Amino acid sequence: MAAIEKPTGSDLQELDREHHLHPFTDHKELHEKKSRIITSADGVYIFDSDGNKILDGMSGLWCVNAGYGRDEIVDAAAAQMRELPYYNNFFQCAHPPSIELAAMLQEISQPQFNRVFFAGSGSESNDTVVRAVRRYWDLMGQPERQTIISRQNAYHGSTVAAASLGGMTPMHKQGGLIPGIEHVEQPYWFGSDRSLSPDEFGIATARSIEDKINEVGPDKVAAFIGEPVQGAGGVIIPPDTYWPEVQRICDEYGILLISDEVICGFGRMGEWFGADYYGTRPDFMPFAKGVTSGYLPLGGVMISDRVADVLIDKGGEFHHGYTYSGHPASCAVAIENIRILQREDLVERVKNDIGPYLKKGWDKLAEHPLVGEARMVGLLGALELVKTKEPMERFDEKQGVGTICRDFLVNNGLVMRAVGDTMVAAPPFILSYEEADEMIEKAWKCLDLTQQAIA
Ligand code: PXG
Repeated sequence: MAAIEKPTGSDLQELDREHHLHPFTDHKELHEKKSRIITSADGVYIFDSDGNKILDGMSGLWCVNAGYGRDEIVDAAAAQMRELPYYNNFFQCAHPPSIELAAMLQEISQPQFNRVFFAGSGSESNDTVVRAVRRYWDLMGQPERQTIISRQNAYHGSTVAAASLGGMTPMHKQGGLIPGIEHVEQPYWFGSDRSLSPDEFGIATARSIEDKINEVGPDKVAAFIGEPVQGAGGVIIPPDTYWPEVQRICDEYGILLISDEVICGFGRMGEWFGADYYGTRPDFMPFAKGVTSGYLPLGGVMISDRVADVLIDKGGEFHHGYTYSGHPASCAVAIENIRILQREDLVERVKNDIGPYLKKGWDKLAEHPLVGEARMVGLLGALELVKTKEPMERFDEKQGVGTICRDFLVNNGLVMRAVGDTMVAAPPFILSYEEADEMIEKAWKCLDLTQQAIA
């Protein structure tokens, strides 16, 4: 076969169709269409091979928090690759970037966190959590504490353990459910029958954890895991009563609390971590995505002293780790990324500047006839598309209204995700006022187009 000379345009689409199996994709369907090839990016914009400029309202996949085109991050990666492109942290070795990053993470996290275990992704981080949780209870002389409670519609990753923690039934059906994981109701007030007030609903859904603990047996439950705000499940912002009640329950039953910070961490909610936003005190914080703003893959787990002290003092060797646990270039990128967030006060900007600014426009979208609810915290937002508002009636799922809306959006220069009929957004923290206005204007226009298309 002839060597492939840097393919472009439709050649790329053809090669993609022939050779590339995409994640979370119906390949047969994609083969009948063509994939959109993203070729470059700058600031909050991505550019495709047809020359379109598109505002990336999703920060890639909820990760490019510092925005595209950051030369400082690229330079940090290049410098590290020249100095030491790879070495591992196995066999009693370490390298400067993994050490420096570990110390930095301790500084920006709650006081109980003094140690980090590195991984290559959010999924690997959550596999690490499962191993460490179960190991902890073994070492505590309570090996029967195996069960981890999670929630329906949660997303914790795609490896077998992470998919099991997640509450996505289609993933469980494709070989992804290990024993010892239980799922309870998510705090999704809008999706409920709304017979309770949001505050009552928050308490009730938290108490479903307590019911599950009592059903399984309090001495058999190891931990509870939750995303502060469920991201991939549709930006489910829980009522304010939810997390304090979850914390009370974890404390009362002595079970470990895992706050999955893969999306919420590194400023997305206007605090360094979602746990800070809700005032919980977790024992584990798996993270990934925003730690490097996606410039290179990196994940990890912050482990509280309560757990880490036991793993260290009583545990001997922890038979767990990855080739790329604390990859030097990824760590160098994370360090520079965190410095940028600090130097440019971007977490504060999400909390008190661009976050509230975008929310003002977002709230106006609730006036659109198609929008049953507009919710946003930090730079995490959702729009619920509905057939009628009063009484509230949702569309038949099969109609695919969310997908129709998403396609209008991207064809009009704005990326948002459709989770069923819930449109979600998570733009980069550097979004300007003008770009925020552009998001709102395009969203309104595409809601109009969607309404016309389904009439
Ligand atoms: N936890 C959470 C809360 C996540 O959102 C993971 C763990 C797994 O991370 P990795 O790095 O293994 O992918 C995630 C990932 C989507 C989408 O379409 C969301 C994620 C990944 C891919 C797609 O919303 N979240």
